[in-house]
Amino acid sequence: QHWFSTLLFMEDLRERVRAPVKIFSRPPIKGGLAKQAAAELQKKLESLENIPLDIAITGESGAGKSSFINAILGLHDDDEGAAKTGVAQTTMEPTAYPHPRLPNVKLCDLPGIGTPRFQADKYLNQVKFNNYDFFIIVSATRFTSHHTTLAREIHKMGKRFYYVRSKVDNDLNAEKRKKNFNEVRTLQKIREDCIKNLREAGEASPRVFLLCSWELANYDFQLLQETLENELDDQKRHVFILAIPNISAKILEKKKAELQEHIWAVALLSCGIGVLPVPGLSLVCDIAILVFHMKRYCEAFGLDDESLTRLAQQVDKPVAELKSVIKKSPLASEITKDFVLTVLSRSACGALMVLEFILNFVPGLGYLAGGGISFVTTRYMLQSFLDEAAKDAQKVLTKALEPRAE
Ligand SMILES: Nc1nc2c(ncn2[C@@H]2O[C@H](COP(=O)(O)OP(=O)(O)O)[C@@H](O)[C@H]2O)c(=O)[nH]1
Ligand SMILES: [Mg+2]
Repeated sequence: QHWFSTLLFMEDLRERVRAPVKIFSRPPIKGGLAKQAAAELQKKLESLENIPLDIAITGESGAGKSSFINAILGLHDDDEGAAKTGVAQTTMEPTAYPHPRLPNVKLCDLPGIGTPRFQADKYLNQVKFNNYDFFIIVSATRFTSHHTTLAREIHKMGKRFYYVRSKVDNDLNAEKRKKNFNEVRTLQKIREDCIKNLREAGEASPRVFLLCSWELANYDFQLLQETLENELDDQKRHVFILAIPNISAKILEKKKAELQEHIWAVALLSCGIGVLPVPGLSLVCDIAILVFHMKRYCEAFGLDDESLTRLAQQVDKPVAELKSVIKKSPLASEITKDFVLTVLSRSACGALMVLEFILNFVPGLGYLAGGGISFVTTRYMLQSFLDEAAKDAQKVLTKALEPRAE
């Protein structure tokens, strides 16, 4: 049985080792991954983390812009760094709100539509439209020619825009008083009405997303999110997905896939720089890289004290209750060099003894030389950690959404 599981492990490793060889089609470099190649890879990974994403939220005063911004940032209206909301909010200056975890992602509140002196082209120059990747035009009521002329100007300037109809919870509540209320039918009616009135205001191809900022998981938010994903380029899509709040199982899965895609590159990087021997084991790998990325995974999934505390407040449950379902992965703050070393020695055991042996038999990996073991170990460690963290994040979400025990 022991040999059988070792065999399975070997097969698994072979699979994991083979995949990146296809991607990394550089001619073999003698004596390990050359410093220059490692530096290039590092730069690429870092720039991926730091891609700026600037989203403009525009609409009339009271449309729900600030509330929408807070919802996307995963913040409560009273949290630090949240946009001020309320009936009497009258700031007329564009204000940028950075994402609490990803400061390169910013949502910008662009007020001022609908004021008597509003002129779409002048307005866009004033707010420096070119700084934004796309625009979200929010309205809680009928769309008017203010919205559509603005959209036309945005389009002329080569940028994308999306219409959002906010506060649909209000409309549904009002309709609920009627006898033959039907939610799906009511939503469809609001959608059709928006499209009709956008057409009348001059919009040629209206697309509207209905939502409520207090219940992002409902209505058209998922559709909006998927539409944005499809229309962003690869790098922006990566940061966008990582920035979305963890409100559904589907979003967690997407984040996992996004993080998974870069494991091979991280593993490759671990071969080139700062390779450390792990005491008592016949393997080497870059512990700092593992610590850094494991922490990042936890934070992306909201498995850190700050996110959990915020979530607990939002769902009105004790934070300990949410933490109680986290079984495998520790919180971001608990991921240290020592933690990684413990996991390494636990998961390594006898199986890693065969690693060197396997690597001799993997064609095309000769150029990794001493880095081969590091590559396999890093990849294996990150993959299993990501799997576990994703599972824990799903459990936390389920717990958060569970009806409260009285
Ligand atoms: N029912 C409901 N009210 C909302 C929603 N979004 C915002 N509001 C309320 O509408 C008012 C104006 O919202 P705010 O976000 O400050 O609008 P802004 O002026 O466009 O930034 C506030 O009282 C919010 O609480 C929503 O999705 N549903
Ligand atoms: Mg506001």
